[in-house]
Amino acid sequence: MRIDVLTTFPEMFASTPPAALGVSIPGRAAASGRVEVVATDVRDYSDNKHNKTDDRPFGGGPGMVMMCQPLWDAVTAVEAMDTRVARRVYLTPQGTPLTQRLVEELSREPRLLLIAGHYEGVDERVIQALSPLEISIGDYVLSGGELAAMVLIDAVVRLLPGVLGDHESNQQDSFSAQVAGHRLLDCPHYTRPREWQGRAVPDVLLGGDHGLIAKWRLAQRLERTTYRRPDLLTDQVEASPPSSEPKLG
Ligand code: 4HQ
Repeated sequence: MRIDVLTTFPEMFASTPPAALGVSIPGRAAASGRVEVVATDVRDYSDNKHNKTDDRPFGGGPGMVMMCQPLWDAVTAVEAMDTRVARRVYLTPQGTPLTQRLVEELSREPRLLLIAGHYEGVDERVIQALSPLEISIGDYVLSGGELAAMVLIDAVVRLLPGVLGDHESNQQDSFSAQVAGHRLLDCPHYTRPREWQGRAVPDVLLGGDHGLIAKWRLAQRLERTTYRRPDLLTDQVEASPPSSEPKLG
């Protein structure tokens, strides 16, 4: 998969791959060639003599707005650098919330083009012209879209075929699979020692009955989801399950 990031702060992606994406699972995805992250400075495509990319908002108010021309020309030029068709994504708090379901969908694309804006964002007309998928990573305000882009990249690349080893299969992650059409939180995990500061590991995990362990884990997932994220259980059920999961009951 090729992932392009269009930004006015390419320093945030200065190393290839950028620091946060160069270690752990995303690091392996990049080192094994399963993903290539290419950052492009929107400034390089400005036709302004000072390479200006933003201007004051019409109607007044604080901050700056990214201009149409540099972004449009950057997208056009970067898309022409590779024959694969890119799924365009604009990171914004106004976007559709990023979920594991959406991450799975994006992980099946051959190419993503992520647009990271700063300050008040991007001129609405270039968003309309590009018609990107608008995605939010959460209901809070970042200084720019770059960290949101990195969050999306991290979540996507770990799902690329061959990236996760057998020991780190995503089948048991939070949100990974569905039970009766609902995505559940993960169950609690324990490792040695069996007792720590007077706290014991649940007996069922030490008994070696893998049927019973699977049942216990599913019950824990349901209980935690009920108390911590009841919204996940009232969400619309999904049509086609992405993976199999132990059946209820
Ligand atoms: N920003 N999810 C404002 C975000 C954000 C988010 C990116 C800050 C866009 C213009 N992006 N710029 N939350 O807060 O994606």
